[in-house]
Amino acid sequence: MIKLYGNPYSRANRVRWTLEEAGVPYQEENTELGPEGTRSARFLKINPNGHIPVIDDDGFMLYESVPICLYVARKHSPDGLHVKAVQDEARLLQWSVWAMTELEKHIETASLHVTWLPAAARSADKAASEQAEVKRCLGILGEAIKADGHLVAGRFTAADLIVTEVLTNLVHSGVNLGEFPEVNRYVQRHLSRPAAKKAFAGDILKPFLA
Ligand SMILES: N[C@@H](CCC(=O)N[C@@H](CS)C(=O)NCC(=O)O)C(=O)O
Repeated sequence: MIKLYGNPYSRANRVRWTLEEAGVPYQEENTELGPEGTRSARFLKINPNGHIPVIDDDGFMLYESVPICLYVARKHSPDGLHVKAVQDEARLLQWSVWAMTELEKHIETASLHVTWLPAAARSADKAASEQAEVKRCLGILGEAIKADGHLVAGRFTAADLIVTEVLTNLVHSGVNLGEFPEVNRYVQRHLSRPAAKKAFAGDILKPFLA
C-alpha cells in the first residue's frame, strides 16, 4: 500500500486527491511542518529537502508533489487522470509545470504579504504586484478552459486536478475568484467531485462550495 507523508494543510492535498481519484489504497502519516516533523532527523532521511509530500510506493520513494501526482496518475489511471497521446502528455506537463512555476509562485508570494507574514514584514506594494500576476494567470487559465472546461484531452485529467488544488490557496492571497466566473465554475465543479470531498478538509472546501 502507498504511504503518503503529508498533512491536510499542505501540498499533500493534491497527492491525496490524486490517490482518491485513482482509487488507490493509501495510508497517510500525518507529518507536521517544522522541527518535530519535516525537519526532524528521521524525516530528513526520507526527504533531504525537509518537505512534504513524499510517497513510499513499496520502497519506491518519491518527493515533489507534481511528479508524485503524475506518477500515480500514469500508474493507476492511465486513461483517466493521465493521457495516451504524446501531445496530450506534453500539454499535461505544460499545465502541471505552469501551475507550480507561474500560478502557485504568485499565489504564495501574494499570500505571504496579505496573510502569513507578521504585519510589520508585509509590503502592500509587493502584495499588489503579486495579486496582479495572479490575475494575469487567471486570465490565461480562463481562456484555456473556455472551449470545453478542461485543460487537456477534453476531460478531467491530472492537469485540472493540480491547477484546481493550487487555486484552493487563493483564499489567502486577497484575490477574489468571483472576478473570473469561468475559472470560478471550473474550481467549483472539480471540488464537487466525490474524490475531492474525501481528500480535503471541510474548511478548505467551504469557501468554494458555499
Ligand atoms: N516543491 C515542493 C514544495 C513542498 C513544500 O514546500 N512543502 C511544504 C508544505 S506545503 C513543507 O513541507 N514545508 C515544511 C518545511 O519547509 O519544513 C512540492 O511541490 O512538493
